[in-house]
Amino acid sequence: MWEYAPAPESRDIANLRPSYRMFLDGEFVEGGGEPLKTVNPATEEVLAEVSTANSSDVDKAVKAARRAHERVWGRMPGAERAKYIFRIARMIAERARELAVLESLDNGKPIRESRDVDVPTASAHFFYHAGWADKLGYAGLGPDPRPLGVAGQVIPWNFPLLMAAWKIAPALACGNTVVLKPAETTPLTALVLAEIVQQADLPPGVVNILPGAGDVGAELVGHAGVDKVAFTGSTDVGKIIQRTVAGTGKKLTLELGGKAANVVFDDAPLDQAVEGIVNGIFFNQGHVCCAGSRLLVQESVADELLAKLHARVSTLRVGDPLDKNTDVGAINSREQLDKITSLVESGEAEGAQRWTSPCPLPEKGFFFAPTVFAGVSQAMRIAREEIFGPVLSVLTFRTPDEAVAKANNTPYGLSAGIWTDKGSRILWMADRLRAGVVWANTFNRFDPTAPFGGYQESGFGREGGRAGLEAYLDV
Ligand code: TXE
Repeated sequence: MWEYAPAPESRDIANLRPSYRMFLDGEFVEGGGEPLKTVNPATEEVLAEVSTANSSDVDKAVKAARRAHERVWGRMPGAERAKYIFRIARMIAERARELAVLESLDNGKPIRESRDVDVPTASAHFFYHAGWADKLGYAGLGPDPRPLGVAGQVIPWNFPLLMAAWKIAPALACGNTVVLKPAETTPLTALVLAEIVQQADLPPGVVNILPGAGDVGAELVGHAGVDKVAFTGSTDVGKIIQRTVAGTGKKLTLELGGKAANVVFDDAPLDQAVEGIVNGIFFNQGHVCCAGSRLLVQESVADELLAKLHARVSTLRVGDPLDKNTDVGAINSREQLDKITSLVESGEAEGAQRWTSPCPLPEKGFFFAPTVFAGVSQAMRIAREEIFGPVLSVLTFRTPDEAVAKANNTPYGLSAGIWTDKGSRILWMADRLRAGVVWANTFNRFDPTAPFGGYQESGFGREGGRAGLEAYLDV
């Protein structure tokens, strides 16, 4: 029987070091910024000190990326680039255990998720894009599509390694070079990825990883030497970046927030739907842009479904991310915990009925018990704003038309789910839901072959699949 892992052992598996440096032009160097301390959100202990970039480092990195693009990477035959990218995919898989434990330490997500989702999907993303590198002429984008040049990429903290893979793999496959800024609360796995890039022998400057806070991100996206900006994060910062980039000729893709509807019809297999609802909102503590945070359930089955849902959610274990039995780990930061708490308070104040899972919570660390709100109306903040935590808002509907109207009543448009036994209804709904991804009788399924991205305030551009290549090529 597996017991709680003692901290020193998990630190060894994660190969955790007291300090990390940034990766610039093929070398690990001390940055000119104020070092940051990254914290284990499950214990509130400092994990490591991480060097950060200042504006002169950003400038050096962009120039190194430009040189690498012009002299080597942009000229290299696709089949050669593919060998490097395949190597990265393989090396991620070889270091999977270390990366999974490090990710859970730095982010707070359950080890089962980092082990079974984040790390293998990151490797798969490099593997998939390596396959494109010598076939870009067949991507339907013209016979000879060209790389854009230098990509400036800024990523969030909810899937630190996976988001780095989503950004870096297509950029490299298309012949671009990269300067990437990881989120300030989760820089560690991106820096191990930098080690992999170095050990895979990529030419210096092809990939640069510069930790830092939002000011470093702003410096990067505003740098005149950047040709393409890719951002995943909050809608507010996405809008700032859109204004920065406007009028510069830089190509831009934004993957922002969401408030997905998960729609359950009365003919759905309810037990299966309950599993999908739980996965949709409690996976990764609800820190998921495409989380199924609004449950729309047909009125005739609402009571039955809610009873089943409470019973199932009561079985979820919240706690130590490194325990393989944990279902819901730690909230990534104190700020995020405060945001969740204040939105939950607003739900109560606006009159929704709060149900909280009776699970025990650890005394230390940032934890939040799975929460389900019934009696939610569309005007409430918990129905409109992205909570980005383990909190589900339940609304009801009577007809398919009403389901569509309520599902689309959001400024976002990233994802949606449909649960029904009728194939024709799936197609009818998918046609009408304004969401970039629509899952039917499943939720939160990711695959590098499928384009991912949103409409409206969820941003624009696609990542993954053939469509994802368009973001990194000139036709
Ligand atoms: O996001 P930020 P935060 C949503 C979610 C969450 C909220 C706030 O609702 O509760 O956003 O999270 C960098 N120029 N999402 O504050 O600030 C920052 O350093 C350039 C949804 O963490 O957007 C980090 O690397 N970069 C989302 C990244 O942007 C800037 C994932 C994201 O941080 C910048 C994360 C600036 N001016 C949060 N300011 C999703 N789509 O999945 C900050 N950054």
